[in-house]
Amino acid sequence: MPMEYFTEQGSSYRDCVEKVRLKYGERAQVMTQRKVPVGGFLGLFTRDGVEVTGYISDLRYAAGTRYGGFGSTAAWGSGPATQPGLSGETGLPGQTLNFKEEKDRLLAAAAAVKQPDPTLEKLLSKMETLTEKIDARALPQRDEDHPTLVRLEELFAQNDFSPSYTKVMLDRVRKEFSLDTLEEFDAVQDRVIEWIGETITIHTETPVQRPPRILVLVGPPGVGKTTTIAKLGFTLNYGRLGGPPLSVKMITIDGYRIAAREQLEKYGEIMKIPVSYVNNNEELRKTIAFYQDDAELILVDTIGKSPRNAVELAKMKQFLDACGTSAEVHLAIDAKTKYSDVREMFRQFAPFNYQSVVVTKLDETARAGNVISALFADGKPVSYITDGQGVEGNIHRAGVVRFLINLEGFRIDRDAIEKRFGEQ
Ligand SMILES: Nc1nc2c(ncn2[C@@H]2O[C@H](COP(=O)(O)OP(=O)(O)O)[C@@H](O)[C@H]2O)c(=O)[nH]1
Ligand SMILES: [Mg+2]
Repeated sequence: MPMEYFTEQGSSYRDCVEKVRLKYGERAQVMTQRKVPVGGFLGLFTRDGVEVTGYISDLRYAAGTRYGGFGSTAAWGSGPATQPGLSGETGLPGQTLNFKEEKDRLLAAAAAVKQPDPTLEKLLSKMETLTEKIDARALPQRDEDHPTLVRLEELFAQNDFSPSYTKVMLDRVRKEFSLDTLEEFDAVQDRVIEWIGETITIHTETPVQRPPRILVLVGPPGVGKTTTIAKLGFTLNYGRLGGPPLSVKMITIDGYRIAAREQLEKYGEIMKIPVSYVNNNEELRKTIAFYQDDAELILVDTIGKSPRNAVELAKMKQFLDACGTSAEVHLAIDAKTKYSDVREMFRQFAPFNYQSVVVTKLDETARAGNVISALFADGKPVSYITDGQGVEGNIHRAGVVRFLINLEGFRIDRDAIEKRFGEQ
């Protein structure tokens, strides 16, 4: 008589056991249990569940003789009446059995009781194979996922993308690729790169109604605001960032800190761009008014204090009100900042109504998934990126291409990316 095996899934171990009992009665012996995603379609909308496997016991030995058993579950040989196979708890999830050992012990025990039983030996060999198969299936942690998805998930992690961003992307892969097309890893990753590109929004400059354009840079201390202001001043003043040369003035309200003031002053001297220091709202208003007719672009560097405390933040906000409502505010973020911290900074600086984000120090990390994920999560556009300490050549208008070619581990088809995103 052929041995009957079963596999049953349910929301919990208890649930599985109940189903098994209903279907197969008391002779059902659970051998293994493990966590699996259940329900859903193509890996979407799945829940955590349990899968149990086992067999239907049909073996009878002399009553009262118990031979070990499988794990702590299946009491083998004592008969269904006294030992319902499903009454006990199984071992830990994923626990597997040393089948060979158990088989040898059972055969030895059986031989001691009665004639060697070739059927029993056959059955046990069959079960050994089955157990090996189950073990092999349990080996990869995410065995429900196609290897392409597993590999993609690793690449997302390697690039510091957030778990939620990664999930959105992988779900999209599951939805848009069939099992067949998933086999073509390169084709899949090319699409994924495109989708990542589509999540990056580039800030579009709106032409100012009445010059000068006023650009204010806010952000936590040390991210490179002053350096970025100097870089912007230099490149825009000399027309080196696309567009015509602009008459640029720089204002710093970092004047409290002598070093900071000297920092921008030095830059200003080298670049022959005027730098003003202001210490309060009124001075800022006057300075802007003074430059009104002369300047096409006024860059405002701000204090490097962390606006963690609400009073400090309110003070700075009131200070910056002097720039007027048409001023554009950009938030500077260091590319090395952790995803959750970037989100926190987005939140902290929200009162400044920044329209865009400047990503600094991209030269110091190859993993920008954290920033891409955060920008996407909060729907923020990016305006400039900086990638070095030099004033010239280390600032660029943000572009999708740059973010994509920076990604680690992905195969990057630069021509295709340029074609798709180069225009921006
Ligand atoms: N590697 C690198 N360092 C930068 C970059 N931008 C600024 N820095 C450095 O970051 C440090 C802090 O810059 P600073 O402009 O004073 O920051 P602030 O406090 O935000 O004004 C300085 O040592 C800068 O040279 C960048 O794009 N790449
Ligand atoms: Mg500074």
